[in-house]
Order: sequence, then C-alpha cells, then structure tokens
Amino acid sequence: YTPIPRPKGYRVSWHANPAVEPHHFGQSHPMKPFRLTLTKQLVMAYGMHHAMDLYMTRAATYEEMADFHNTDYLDFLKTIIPSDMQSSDQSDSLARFNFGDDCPVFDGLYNYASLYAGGTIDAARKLCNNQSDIAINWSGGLHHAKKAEASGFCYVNDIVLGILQLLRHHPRVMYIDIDVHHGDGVEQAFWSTDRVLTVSFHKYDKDNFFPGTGALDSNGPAHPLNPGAHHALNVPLNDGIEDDDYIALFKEIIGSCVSTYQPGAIVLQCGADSLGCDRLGCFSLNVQAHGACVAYTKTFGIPLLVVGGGGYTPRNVSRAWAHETSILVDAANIIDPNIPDAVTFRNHFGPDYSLFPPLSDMRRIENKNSRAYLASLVRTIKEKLRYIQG
Ligand code: ZLM
Ligand code: CA
Ligand code: ZN
Repeated sequence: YTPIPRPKGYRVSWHANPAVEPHHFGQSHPMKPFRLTLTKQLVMAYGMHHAMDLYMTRAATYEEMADFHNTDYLDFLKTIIPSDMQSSDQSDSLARFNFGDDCPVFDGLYNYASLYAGGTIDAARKLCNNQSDIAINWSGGLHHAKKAEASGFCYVNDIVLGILQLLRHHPRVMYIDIDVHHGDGVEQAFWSTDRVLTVSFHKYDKDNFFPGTGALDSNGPAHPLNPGAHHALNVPLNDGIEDDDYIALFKEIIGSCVSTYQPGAIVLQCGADSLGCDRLGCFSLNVQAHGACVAYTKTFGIPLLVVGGGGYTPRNVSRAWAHETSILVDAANIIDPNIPDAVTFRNHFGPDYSLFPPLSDMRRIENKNSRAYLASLVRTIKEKLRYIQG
C-alpha cells in the first residue's frame, strides 16, 4: 500500500486501546466490539494511520467518570461480576441499575467501560489543548447511559464526559447524533443548559422502537426559568429513508443549527446502525451517504470530536468508519474502493470486497418518509431555531 499523507492545514488524532476489542457481551448479543478490530484493520491496510497522530488511550479514572455518574452506580459497575447475574442478593441492584439482556454483566465490564470512556475524554482534551483539530474514538459514542443507570448496551456515557471536557474551554458545544436510535442520555444530561445544543436523527416509533423518546416536539423542559429549554432538537424518521433525502435533510438542519448557534466545538456520534442491512436498524443508507454527513460536518472547520456508537453488522460498520476516517484525513478520493488484499479478516468483506456495497438494494425496506413529511420536519426545526442564540 501507499502511506496516506497527513492532511494539509489541520491535525487528526486517533484515540484507541486494543484492550477494548476482545470484550464479549455474551452469546448472540448484537453489540460486538470485534467491529473495532475490523475497522482498525481496514484503516491500517489503507495506510491511513500515517495521516494521524495515534494515541493509546488509558482507562478513565473513577473520579473522571464521577463527573457525570453517581458513585453508587460506579461502585456497582466496578464490583459486579457475571455470576452475580443469577444471585438473589444482587437482583435489587441489577434491576435498579437496569442490567439484564440489553446490558448484561460480562467479564471485564468495568475495564471495557472505563477504556472507551478514557478514549473520548482524551480526544476531547487534545482538542482543548489545540493539539488536534479532529479527534476520533470509534470505541465511544455510547449515548444511552444515564447518570445512575445502564441502558441500550451503554454503561458509561463517554459522550457526556467528553462534552464536559469541551465545556471547560468552549462556551457552546453542539452534539450531532446519526445513530438510528435517539441519543436520549446525552440529551437528558444537558436538558438544563443552553451551553449544549443536541440534535439527534433517529427512527421514532414511541411504542415499538427503542428508546421510544425523541419526538419532534420534545425539546427539553419548557419551564421559563430553564435556560436549556429549546436546546434539544429531534428529527424523528420512519423506516426506509434513502441516501439523497437523508443527506439533504442533514445539511439543511445542521447548516441552520451551526449558523444560528455558532458552537466552539462539535461532537459527532456516527452510529452505523443507520446503514441499510443493519441487524437492528431500519434505514436504507449506503456507506457514502453516512459518510456525506461526516464530510459536511467537517466543512465548518470547527474542532470536531468524532465517536462511534451503534452498528450491528460488523462488516458494514467497519466499512463506514474506515471510509469516514478517510474523509477526516482528506483521503476519500485517493483510497481504492476495492478492499486491499492485505486486510486481515478480508473474508468478512466478500463476495464483493468493496468498501461500498449497495446496502440500499440488498434488503428493500419501503421508504415511509414522504417528501412532504421531510419538508415539514425542516420547516418545524427552523421555527424552533428562533428560540436559540449563538
Ligand atoms: N430485550 N441477546 C441500541 C440499543 C437497543 C428493549 C427489547 C432484550 C435488542 C436486542 C440482547 C442475546 C445504540 C429494547 C429487547 C432481548 C427489552 C434492543 C441479548 C437481541 C438480543 O439476542 C439478543 C440473548 C439482545 C438485544 C436484540 N435490544 C434489539 N434492540 C433495544 C436496545 C444502542 O445503538 O443506540 C448505541 C450503542 N432494547 O428494544 C427490549 C425493549 C430487552
Ligand atoms: Ca440518533
Ligand atoms: Zn443505535
């Protein structure tokens, strides 16, 4: 391969710890940290690691995680072991902290959670110190975790911890979430401040799709004394949204939000379960469209923290995140769309061995988002932006 040159005029940092990758949520659980191994193999086979500053991240300390999480929750997380899942004297705590099939106790759980959180905190600090312009942690993005509760495969909310770091240096931080699920944990953490604007695009079906929150008219407690009122925006979508509609919607909404709010930093959660053919998702996006959202967010030239999130068809998750890494290092047009022969685990990418298989055609889902519906979303969100100041 040819090493990818460093991008001109800005620095990109990669934050990872290979010790995250071997963790296992249990048999047939959809969340597979192995997708991080696949992503890294693609990035290295394309020579993109030459274009970034590479940082081996450390585990977040207990005190760092306590910036957001309650200590009784962290104490539980730190001490719980898999055999406690059956123990009757732990069943109250397990229920209280929402452990179960979605959020099981597995070997090395505290190590796993503190490692991915450490990556996002380190990435945020590099941006604050001006040692990086774009900082990437594909192991982060676990947007459902609450102050004292695990939720939806998420145990520690690394995004909240990263935003808290950015708020030490920036008056306003914007959070963008393209995971197919609603970014409820991040939204709720910043419910009461006007210093964070959260925007989540997601499938919304109150009773039939997790977590059931994120309606268009859900914008934070509307109390007149709450400065955070109006600073949560939600873009609820139906099944089957396709590339061009999604990109147009993303650009219209995010463009308006950035020009109104004038954030000092942006955090972009790139959950890859919004791709077509995802095991849990229901959209029809191709890798290029998911990447177009990343490319558009980069055009603002604002310090950018990029994290992963969901994504349950590992070969496609790694395709998307490798493509998005190439966008961030300004190499998308020089990498070969045919996956290099030298990639470890190359068999996962057959039979096409392409970075861009036609995901939208491989599992047809009827597009339930009419043009009129999408236009009304844009109109309504722009009206809501009138309450927001930069
Ligand atoms: N049951 N095993 C997205 C988080 C989505 C809640 C329905 C659990 C699953 C799912 C777990 C092997 C992010 C719900 C689901 C079964 C109550 C969800 C374990 C299959 C399995 O086979 C499975 C025993 C499991 C979980 C499916 N869970 C699908 N969808 C959601 C959570 C996280 O992408 O946004 C960010 C990382 N949970 O729908 C139930 C209501 C628990
Ligand atoms: Ca989302
Ligand atoms: Zn998700």
